[in-house]
Amino acid sequence: MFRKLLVANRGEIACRVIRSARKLGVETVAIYSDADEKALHRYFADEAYRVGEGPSLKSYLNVEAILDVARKTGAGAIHPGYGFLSENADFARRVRDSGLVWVGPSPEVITLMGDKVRARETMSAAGVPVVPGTLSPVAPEQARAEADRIGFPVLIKAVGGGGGIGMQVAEGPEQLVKLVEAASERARRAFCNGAVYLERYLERPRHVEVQVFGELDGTAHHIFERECSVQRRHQKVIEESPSPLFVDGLNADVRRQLLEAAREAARAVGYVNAGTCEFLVDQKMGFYFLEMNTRLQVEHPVTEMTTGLDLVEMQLRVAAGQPSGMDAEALEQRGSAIECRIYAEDPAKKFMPSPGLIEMLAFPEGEGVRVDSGVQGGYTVSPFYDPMVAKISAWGTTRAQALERIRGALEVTRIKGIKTNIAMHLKILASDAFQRGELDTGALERGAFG
Ligand code: MV4
Repeated sequence: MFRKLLVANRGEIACRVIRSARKLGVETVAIYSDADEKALHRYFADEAYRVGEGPSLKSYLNVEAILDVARKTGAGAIHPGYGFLSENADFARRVRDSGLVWVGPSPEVITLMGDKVRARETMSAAGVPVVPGTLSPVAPEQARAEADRIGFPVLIKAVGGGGGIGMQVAEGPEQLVKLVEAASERARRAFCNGAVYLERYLERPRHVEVQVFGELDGTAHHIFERECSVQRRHQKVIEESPSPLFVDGLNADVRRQLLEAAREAARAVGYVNAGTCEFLVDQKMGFYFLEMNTRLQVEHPVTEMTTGLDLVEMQLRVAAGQPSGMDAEALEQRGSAIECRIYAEDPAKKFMPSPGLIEMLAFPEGEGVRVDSGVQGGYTVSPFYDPMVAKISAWGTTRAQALERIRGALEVTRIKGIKTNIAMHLKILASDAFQRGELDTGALERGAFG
């Protein structure tokens, strides 16, 4: 095991990674920006160094400054967390070329999965179901023939995209070529890559993702699924495991196939370390690979709470050249877990970010309750970063108990000084649709939860 780990991130995930490093006896180095002088993660670590001004480009994306801190402190490894540099293959390569351990999958796999159409092609060839569509980029003049083959409505997606940015729906052939040209132009501006591809547009799908983990010997595990359909503007709001589609042994055959498909996806690309395969599930229970995220995910706690695994510990072990320590034969899921993302957002202003000073803060405690946070009273939530201030999660032996516990936990949470989405969570959790597990990616924005 390396002696010292640099955590190239901030906030709750930096704190989370530091916790597992400590558990393994690994020393920790934090980095922070001017806006994060009072952030918890810098106090949690054994050492902390300033890397630049508030804006991410000057600090948490400042590759030279981060590598300088690694050199100066004698760190042997870098964990990127999520967001920022976590899926940047060039950074992963720079880390490795500097003689440091990269806690994540190889730069080659990051590049492959970052090209959304090559990822589709690779998965399709491996026998993993993908949404009907094209397996290579389409030019405007080919779009009509391809769309007729796929069937309308079609969704135009950017090859360099992901996360839903720049998608366009074409309902019929009339606007198709114009929309392809517009999508391509936007993609060029956003990702320096104008390539686009087509997929059949699925109506009211669920977003179900599978946690995977690859070992150095070429084997891969799946670690069950997470239901992530409750979202607004491509930002997840509530996640849970198992998916309500599969609680109490429901749809067991589909679930087995989904989990096996994800495992095969990871195995087929020689995936090492933690990753996530995103799928859409349609109303007929058909599932389709969407994309693969080559990082630890925000919502990993619901997987940990239902399996007893420590995913960060597994990441560190495998990065250090060891087996993860997980016994795939003995893996079992127990109960249900639900995570609510607490954002500094103003419900009265369409949930726009609401940065500011946190005057007072009280988090819940109790049986089966977990809080992941990187803020404290006296900390100012800055406009530079994602406004998520905490993740509050609860586990129960049944989904109903997890629901009861998360509601109790949110009811006693107090955050003064900034606006948050806690009341929205309580409304969703109280709704019949949520309680019945009737979720899809449009449900929140349609008002299906009241
Ligand atoms: C789709 C889709 C419907 N049909 N693809 C958005 C994020 C990106 N990862 C893919 N996304 C979608 N792709 C087809 N063929 C609907 C979405 C989508 C979505 C997916 C997952 C989670 C939330 C979403 C919200 C809106 C649309």
